[in-house]
Amino acid sequence: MNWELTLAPYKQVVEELKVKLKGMRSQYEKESSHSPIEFVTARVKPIPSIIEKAQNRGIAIENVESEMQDIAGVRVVCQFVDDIYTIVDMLHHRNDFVIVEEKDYVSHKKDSGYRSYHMIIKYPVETIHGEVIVLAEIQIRTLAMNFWATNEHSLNYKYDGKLPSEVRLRLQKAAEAAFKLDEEMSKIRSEIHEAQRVFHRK
Ligand code: 0O2
Repeated sequence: MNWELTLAPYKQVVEELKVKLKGMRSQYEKESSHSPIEFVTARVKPIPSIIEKAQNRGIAIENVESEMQDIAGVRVVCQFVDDIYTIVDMLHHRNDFVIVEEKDYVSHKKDSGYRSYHMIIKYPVETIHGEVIVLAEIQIRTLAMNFWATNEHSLNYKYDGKLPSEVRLRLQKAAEAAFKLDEEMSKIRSEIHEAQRVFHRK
């Protein structure tokens, strides 16, 4: 497998999606005081992680392009839970890619406590050999969900995916606390928006 050639279209996808989503963010900022997008990050999965995930999921290396959905990954982070659904709705109305699967782990959290909205898309990329359709995953989550997921991800890495039960329980509690924070912030959302409007005028 020539990884450099294989991953080239994925690099292009993440760059294009980043530009488009950041474009939406600046348009929001110009047209209204609140942007549902706080920030956008993107990455191509590192080769060792692709190989490890393929082994764990029983995917043959020659099939990773058709079977691994998150080699290209874009993350959209929002302030409020409602913003997630505003972005989902906006993405539904775009015609530069096709949505093939959606997983709402915001309303239905994973057992780990993980919350995020996942959208798998088929994105057409122009290469020197013509159009290539690439699978990509868009994750949409709040700042609190992102904080939790980032820490849980590091701990999983540290314990090689085998979290001690005490750590697992603490993480589940922390996930609930993060969700409570999101709920509380949503309740004072209009106050926060008003503060942001005043801040923008200054
Ligand atoms: P990395 O390092 O984040 O790139 P599936 O279980 O396949 O039906 P899912 O959950 O959408 O559906 O797919 P998958 O492959 O399990 O997870 C895709 C990505 O979602 C993961 O990528 C994580 O980024 C994130 N994710 C899913 N579940 C969890 C979780 O419990 N905790 C955290 N922190 N992140 C999660 P990778 O492959 O882990 O790698």
